Amino acid sequence: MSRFASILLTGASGEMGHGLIDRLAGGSRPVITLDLNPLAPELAKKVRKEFVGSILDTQLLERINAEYEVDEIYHLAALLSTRSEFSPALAHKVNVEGTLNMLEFAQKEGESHGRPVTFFYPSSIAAYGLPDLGVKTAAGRVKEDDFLQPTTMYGANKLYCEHLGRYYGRHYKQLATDKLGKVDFRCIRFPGLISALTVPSGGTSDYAPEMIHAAAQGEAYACFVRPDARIPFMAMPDAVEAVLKLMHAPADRLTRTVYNIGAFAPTADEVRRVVQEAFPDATITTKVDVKRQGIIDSWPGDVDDSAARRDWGHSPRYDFDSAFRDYLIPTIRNRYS
Ligand code: AKB
Repeated sequence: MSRFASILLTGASGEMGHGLIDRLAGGSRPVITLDLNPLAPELAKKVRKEFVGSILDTQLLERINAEYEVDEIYHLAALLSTRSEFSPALAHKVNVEGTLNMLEFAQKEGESHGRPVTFFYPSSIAAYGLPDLGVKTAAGRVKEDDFLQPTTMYGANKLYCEHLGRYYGRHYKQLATDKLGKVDFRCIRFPGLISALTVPSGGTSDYAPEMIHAAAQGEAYACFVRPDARIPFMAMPDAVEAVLKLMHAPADRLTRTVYNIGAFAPTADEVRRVVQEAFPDATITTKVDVKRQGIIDSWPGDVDDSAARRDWGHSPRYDFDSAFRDYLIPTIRNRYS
């Protein structure tokens, strides 16, 4: 139990949770986590308390609410885009009802300790829906307020939860004047993320990290999108840095609730070529999954992140070449050597 300011991460055992725990643990405030899966031992020893459970378990959330004074939340728990297409009703339950539970949790925490609760919500380029490849190519770097017609359950979940967060942040119970909104909701629409430390599961942008990790393990890989498929990507350390920059930015600097961030936007063939150079014996073929390709074709080829750069200093360290040369290839090679 800790009645002083604490940080809560949901979905902490995922890709981004690894990076955030490394950066947040050891700071002035203890980190507590909630995930369906136990944390890896090296992460578990860095956090104050690890709860293994679901964001749908409101009794567990009430227990955490009673035991901890949380004023910073990173709500990472979600079913990603491909998995959500196989289980759309479950995806809605986890991605939407789970997020509503966490927003209610944040509001109750704020009412309890009296301070605003800064709430980070990871949205996605999946919130966009470009109607065809011609429009996608012509659109170039898509701005936050354009093409918001998602074609997946995951994208619809993410877009709706952006609006939920805006409601809790600005319009909570407008008619019940005694209840002020306590949630300082902040959101990033992430591109595809590539981590050297974890292999994602259930995402449609997974072809890039899967290709690298397979090559490093000497495993053949059949890429499920066409060679010309293009979406924005980012190295995981830059994604973690962006989250922390946004969460620690002064509220009066923020002109938006939801921000795009980008770094590089390669085609699948450009990824293949840099992986093949690093692992000449790698066997990388193409076997298009029509449904997953259709999702990728509806996502933007790149995003305009000028608002994030202007408002809170988004500035990715890695471009395409340096991401592979300096971070991904050496770290992944070392991981499997
Ligand atoms: C996915 O592929 O579903 C995610 C995303 C782009 O939001 N990585």
